Amino acid sequence: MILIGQYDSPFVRRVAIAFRLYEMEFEHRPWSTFGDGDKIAPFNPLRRVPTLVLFDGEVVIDSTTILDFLDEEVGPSRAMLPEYGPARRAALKICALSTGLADKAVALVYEQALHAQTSEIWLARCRDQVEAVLDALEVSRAASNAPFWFGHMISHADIAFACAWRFVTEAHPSVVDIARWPALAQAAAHCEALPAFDEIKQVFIPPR
Ligand SMILES: N[C@@H](CCC(=O)N[C@@H](CS)C(=O)NCC(=O)O)C(=O)O
Repeated sequence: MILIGQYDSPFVRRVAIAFRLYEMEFEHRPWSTFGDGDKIAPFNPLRRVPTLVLFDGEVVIDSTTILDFLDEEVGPSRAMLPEYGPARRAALKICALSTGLADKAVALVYEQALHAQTSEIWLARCRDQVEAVLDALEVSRAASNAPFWFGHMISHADIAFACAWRFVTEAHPSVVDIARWPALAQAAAHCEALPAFDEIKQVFIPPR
């Protein structure tokens, strides 16, 4: 299987970390969505990453869909998400808030890097959304002393959050005052200390 995309993307990174934690092999093509768009296009007309090419040439796009595929491959006993019910919905909600946080952080980057004239209304909205989600995640994470969000086992929620946190703190240091969200800072540091997170990372490179 071939995973397309750079590890400074929180979406590509969450997928690659899941691959590692599931001990599944993959080839990596660190193609940039802007610089290597023409290489990505034959696999994904959106030219977005992550894009996963399966052994038979089938292409799976969007991090959540790719993780759904990986979970299916490893089976419910190893999947890093409860199989059904309220526990599954709770974990998926943290995943959705975290990937939504990353979406907003990416939108801020594009607005600042790619528009000759930035929209202050859009920038303020994105910043407000980033801060509000971090506030909500802080309350959720601070409610438990467990090593991971939902107990002793890492889940896609922890990975999605840690990848989003790294991206937001690297790309927008002026927005994220780490001291304001101590439970989140601690949760992210706990994940980043794991070998898979240490191995799969890339310093953020803004698009030009
Ligand atoms: N919902 C998607 C978001 C993926 C995404 O936003 N990827 C960015 C890189 S961080 C991208 O491909 N940007 C180029 C573009 O949107 O044209 C997912 O979860 O995979």
